[in-house]
Amino acid sequence: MEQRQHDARFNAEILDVVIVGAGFAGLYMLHKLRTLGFSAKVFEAAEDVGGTWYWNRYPGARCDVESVQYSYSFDPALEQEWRWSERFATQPEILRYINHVADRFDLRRDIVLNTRIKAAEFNEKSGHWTVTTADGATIEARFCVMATGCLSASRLPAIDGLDRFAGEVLHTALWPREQFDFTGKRVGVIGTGSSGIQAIPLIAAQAQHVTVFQRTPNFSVPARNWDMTDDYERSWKENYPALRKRARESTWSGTLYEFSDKGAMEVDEATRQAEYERRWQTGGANFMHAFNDLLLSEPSNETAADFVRGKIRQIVQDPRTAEALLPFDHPLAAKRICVDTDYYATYNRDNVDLIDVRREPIEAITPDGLRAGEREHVFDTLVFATGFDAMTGALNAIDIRGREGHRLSDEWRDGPRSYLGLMVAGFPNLFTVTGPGSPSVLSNMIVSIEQHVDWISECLCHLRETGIDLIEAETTAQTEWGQEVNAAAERTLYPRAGSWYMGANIPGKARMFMPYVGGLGNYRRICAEVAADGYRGFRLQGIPSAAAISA
Ligand code: NA7
Repeated sequence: MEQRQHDARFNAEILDVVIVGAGFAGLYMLHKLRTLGFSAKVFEAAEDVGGTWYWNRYPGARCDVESVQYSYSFDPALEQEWRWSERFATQPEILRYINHVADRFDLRRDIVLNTRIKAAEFNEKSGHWTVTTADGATIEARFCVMATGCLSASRLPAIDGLDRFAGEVLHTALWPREQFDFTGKRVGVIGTGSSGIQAIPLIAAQAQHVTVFQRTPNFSVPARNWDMTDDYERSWKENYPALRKRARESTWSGTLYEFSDKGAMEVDEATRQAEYERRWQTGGANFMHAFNDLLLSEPSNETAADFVRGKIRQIVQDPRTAEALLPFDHPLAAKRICVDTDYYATYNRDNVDLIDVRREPIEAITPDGLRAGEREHVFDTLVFATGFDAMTGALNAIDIRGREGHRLSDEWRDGPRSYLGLMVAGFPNLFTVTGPGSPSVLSNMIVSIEQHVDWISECLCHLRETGIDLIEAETTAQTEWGQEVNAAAERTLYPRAGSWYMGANIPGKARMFMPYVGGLGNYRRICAEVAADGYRGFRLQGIPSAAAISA
């Protein structure tokens, strides 16, 4: 490999791989590449590792996949030694786990923190990527892996007057490192997606008063979290290889649930209700697997949606508030189902009010609070739980330029296109981990991250062994994959919701269903077959001018 004088702060030579992002994906990518003998460095904007789990420190932040399944599987010793303390891990515990992994595998020496990457440019002559940091330093590498996360570009809505608010403004995804004390505060919360639904009960338990501004009611099911038991932990740890294999290869989402082989309409009403009730009582997203067609058939979905609406009416004492909380405009789970602890019951507290923004639109933020529907609300603190520019936001925030200087954000103006969610035509040697067009956010993220990292690593080994410089998605393969992503979505109810999966939460963003919902097991088989078939759909080539450059 050629040697070149370079930015001494980072490396004196050209790296094999530059990795952007030190979350679950970036850390495993670094570890894997190191064990395979590649040189690699990770660049991370935050002060520490953790990715989305570093930033989302809001009260109540918790994973909605069980901790025994939301964890790395690549190292059997790690898997055995780490002890999760709860069924659904909290953000601080997940962050401790990520830090443990960074230390255990000695990853930190190749992670450059506090360094935001603002541009990445492909040089057609050298076949290298030049990555530029926010303060103008450059790093050169043969390959670039974007491990930038699907939910990492947080989003603040453009509401008039925000800059004039005299109190504190918080965003769930940019939460301060020191826990914020809400004692005695009058708080306005905007947004009732997963983050708002998790945070609101805890904020309400502390604050003087909370006013929730809800634009669209979401479906939420109780978590029924519990402290980890020795028996449950043992049942996983003793069987991890087999259970992980099943999750990876034969499930739709990479997570094991109690699956059903029946459609909702195949059983009678009493059986159906009993099954929903049983799952409601045991908690978690397992509710969605009560029947095998809840995301395929509208009438089936409606039975589950009605059951949840019935629960909301039962729990929330004030009928007007209950009515406002009933989801009405999308099938259950076509927007990500929320998993909560005491969310609906929180509206029975005297210090909590719900404002339906559709009836009383937010007009402006004022120095003292907020004006909605011609009413003034006074707040000390405003909490935005308004989500993310999901899946493409973090990538489009970097000025990524491929062949002939084409910008990725331009290529994706009408929606993100990729081959397998791994590479984009015109951007050789640039990989995306859990990129749009892969199961990503509709799967267990850790399972999908491990699959992508393994696939990319094997691909790089193949290129090294065969002396190939460049790999690039072919346009035809990319187009055909886009059609498959679309067709898979159309077979489900997902496109019937104006969700962030569709880009619908961002004004002006192209509407396109971004994750691949053809099933994780199926997707993994496709990726493996593509590789086994000589990287079908990818162009593998040498660099004509490489000899001239190294001469
Ligand atoms: P989400 O799920 O995108 O939720 C954002 C919420 O903010 C949602 O209720 C939005 O209402 C609301 N919102 C956004 N803009 C506004 C304005 N301008 N006015 C009022 N309300 C607004 O983000 P989360 O952070 O909760 O969760 C994202 C994912 O993270 C989650 O699915 C898990 O996978 C983890 P809307 O529905 O758009 O009407």
